[in-house]
Amino acid sequence: EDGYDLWLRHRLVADRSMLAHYRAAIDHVVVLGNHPVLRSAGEELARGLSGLLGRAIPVRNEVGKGAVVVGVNVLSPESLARLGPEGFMVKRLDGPERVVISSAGEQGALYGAFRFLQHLQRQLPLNQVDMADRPASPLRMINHWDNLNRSVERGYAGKSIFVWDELPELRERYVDYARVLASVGINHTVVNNVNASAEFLRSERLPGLAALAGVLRSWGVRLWVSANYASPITLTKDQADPITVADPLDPRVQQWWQDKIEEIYRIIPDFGGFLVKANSEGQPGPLDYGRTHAEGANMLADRLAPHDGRLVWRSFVHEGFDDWAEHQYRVFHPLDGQFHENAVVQTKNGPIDFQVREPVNPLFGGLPRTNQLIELQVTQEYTGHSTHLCYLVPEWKTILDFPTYTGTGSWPTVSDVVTGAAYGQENVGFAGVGNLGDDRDWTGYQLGAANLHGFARLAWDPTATADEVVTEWIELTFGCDRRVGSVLKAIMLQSWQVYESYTSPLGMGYLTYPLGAHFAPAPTTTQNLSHHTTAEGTGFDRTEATGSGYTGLYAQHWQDVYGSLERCPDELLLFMHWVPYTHQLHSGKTVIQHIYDSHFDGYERVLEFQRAWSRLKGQVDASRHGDIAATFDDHVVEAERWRDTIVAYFFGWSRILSTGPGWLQLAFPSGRLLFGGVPNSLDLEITNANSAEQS
Ligand code: BDP
Repeated sequence: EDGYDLWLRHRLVADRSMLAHYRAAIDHVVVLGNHPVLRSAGEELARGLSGLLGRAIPVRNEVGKGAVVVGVNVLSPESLARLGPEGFMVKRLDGPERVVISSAGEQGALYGAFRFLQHLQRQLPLNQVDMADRPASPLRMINHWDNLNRSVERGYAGKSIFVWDELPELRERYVDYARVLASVGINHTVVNNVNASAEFLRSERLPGLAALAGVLRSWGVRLWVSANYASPITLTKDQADPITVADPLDPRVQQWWQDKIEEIYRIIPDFGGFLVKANSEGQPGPLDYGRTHAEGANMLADRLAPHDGRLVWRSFVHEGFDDWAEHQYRVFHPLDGQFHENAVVQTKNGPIDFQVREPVNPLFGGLPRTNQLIELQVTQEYTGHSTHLCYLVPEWKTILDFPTYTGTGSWPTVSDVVTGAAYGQENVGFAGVGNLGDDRDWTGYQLGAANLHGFARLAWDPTATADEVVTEWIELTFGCDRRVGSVLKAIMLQSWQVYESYTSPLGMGYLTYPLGAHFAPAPTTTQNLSHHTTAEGTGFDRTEATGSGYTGLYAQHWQDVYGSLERCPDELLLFMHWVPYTHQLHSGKTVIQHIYDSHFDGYERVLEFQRAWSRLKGQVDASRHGDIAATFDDHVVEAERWRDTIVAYFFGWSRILSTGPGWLQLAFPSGRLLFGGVPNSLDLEITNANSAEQS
């Protein structure tokens, strides 16, 4: 048990009566058709069922009693057509007794096969197996930030899975990678970093990418590449007559892309398209030539369109404005309606950069005539790498359920926008910055895989609750033991807010060194970027009345809520407002007391996680139990570091020791008031905090 199987863990069913029930009902697999995706479905069923039932379940040609049949249009074609080529039905039929998994398309049949296996992994009775399901959003995509040297930007799970220089030679693991994606309905993958090397498009590299695409194709996943916008310059520089610009309106540039795209489609006929990060963090782009993002995107989109390719263009741009949070909206909102049909704008969930808490990016309400993908960060760049447990599904739910109020009533929510429910678009969906690497457990720590699973499940069905999603993941990964399930579920579901509480409560935002690893606390380095902390108070005034004006980018409803000190929710207060330390929250506490308390409480909760997990010793296999226990040990150390640094930082500025009951304020040489009172336990801890920071 080293975690390699992730949620595709097809071990012998533990419940004996359920095992007997399955064994009596399942005997063989029948694949109707010869399509590679159907063959994958058949292979997966045979392998998975053999593991679960502890006996060989072969693939046969004839349907007999106990068959698990998979194929296209095997059940009522009208019902299947309604579910679309990626939707599926699973039904138990008689005469002979069999289970039928079917869809209007091969891909749906594959998804149905995985879902059937999951049903058995969860030890559910076969009389509950009848299902009909379809994905909510068309594009369900993983973004790898993998480089040619196999380093992974913001990756915490070893090197890239892809051994670029060895391709087109294929590794076994690529098949397992494709299975992992398909098992939760991911249908597109961008294999290289958005900070893209033009080398990925060099002709010599394409056969390697084609080989990889071939593996993915059998599992219904399309391969994409992140394209560097200056590729025509980089890749022609050794020619006699090199191209020296990347201007999208330059005919030579256009012709270069046209030829490149045709070259790609000749060997990868189902190539997904390009993902582009342009004019962001030093990347080249159309703005270098006085063109807009839409002009830049459309030039590529038009050339991909005849091949059924798409162009995804990121809206993550932040240079040049005083308030980073506003920049994306100010640049992209005026372009609404200008992007062509197969161009998609990919927008990060919040206006800054994947912080533990941010308001919803106002662009989700601000681009009704543009196809949008929501970009969520599965890899825990700002949320603890592979050391802090931080299960992100509860956070993503708050984002997806956010009502924009840009239509009528509170409509549409973010998930309505990215599923196409709001504006009927088809090129919309989800992009997750992945957390996969070549570590044996794939995601660097055992519990990190839950974020990948959760991302994919929400992309499939954003109405699923965090409780449902995590329960499914736990049962598929650790089995169905009730005690293990309830302890782990409680830990997982609290972990995001706990992480927030000992790092950056009240929407404070970015408190790690901006140019570094984004792991350890460094609040002094983000002064002015994310907070304006002084001796009197903290926060960032983003109101229209007195601040940057960011709150004005939302629909009236949110302008009123966020703009008002009274109505702004506590968890975003310091994102929207600058307040004195003694400002009273809705909870009744002062801001400074909340900062202190939440850091101490959060740390205590991590200790509780550690203790609760250690009590499960003997109930989870020893190797994974030990592995996770070791991660919690590190987690405790890091949580303490955050607590002490942030508490010391705010104490250092405010010089307010405590404003709670029996409160005490101390005078320091800067000459503030001294009141008497009963000190609480904070003062001792603060002594430690100061010495910790100094050391
Ligand atoms: C930031 C990361 C950086 C990425 C950038 C992006 O720190 O490594 O390149 O986002 O999304 O979060 O482009």
